[in-house]
Amino acid sequence: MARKQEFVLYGAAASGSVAVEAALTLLGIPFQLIEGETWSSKAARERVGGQNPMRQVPTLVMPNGETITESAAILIWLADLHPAAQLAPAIGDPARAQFLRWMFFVSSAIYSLHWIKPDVSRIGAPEGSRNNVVDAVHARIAFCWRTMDAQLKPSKYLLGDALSVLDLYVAVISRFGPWRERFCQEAPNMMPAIIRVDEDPRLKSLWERRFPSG
Ligand SMILES: N[C@@H](CCC(=O)N[C@@H](CS)C(=O)NCC(=O)O)C(=O)O
Repeated sequence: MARKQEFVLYGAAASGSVAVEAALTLLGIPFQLIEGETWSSKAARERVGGQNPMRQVPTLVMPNGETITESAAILIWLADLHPAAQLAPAIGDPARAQFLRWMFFVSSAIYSLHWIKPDVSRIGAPEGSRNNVVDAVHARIAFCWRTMDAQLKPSKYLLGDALSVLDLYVAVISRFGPWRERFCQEAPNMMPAIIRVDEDPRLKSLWERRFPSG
């Protein structure tokens, strides 16, 4: 049972919810985590389905009972709500346009492709073509990381000297297939900022717990 006045996050280890967990951690916001691997467990899908008809994580239920879904929206919303933490360029900041551009790029061009992989019949492909489909998805994701890498000019972090939720988002989504090793090859320009996020002492134990296999 959720304690009163607490955020409830439906999430799973090694999923996009970990980016939201990282943002809540940096903001010092307590939350109750309801764990479930939606991509492999019908029970987990049904559990979150009561809050999110897409039956996906992350799904965040606010203390007032309102639900927000979509990882990029959740991250931007949390950052905007806590401007003192400087987890996003403010509206009017010259970096705001590129911040929004890349948040939505990661969400729509990259993260959304992973939906195909647990069951290739989701796009009408026969099960026998599974390996080819997954390879093609990974090739497209690699191309997208390469494209993003060529456009950004990171300094300490992806958008400059301040860590933003874009850094958290990329640090998480780059761990999905085709995995960090390939990300490192495709995005050498972004990699130092992402390593900095991996090694952030405020987040190190979260990464270890939530991505136990790296
Ligand atoms: N557009 C959603 C995608 C979320 C998503 O794909 N979540 C995955 C886990 S990383 C999921 O719950 N998959 C279960 C399924 O699609 O059946 C977002 O950005 O939050």
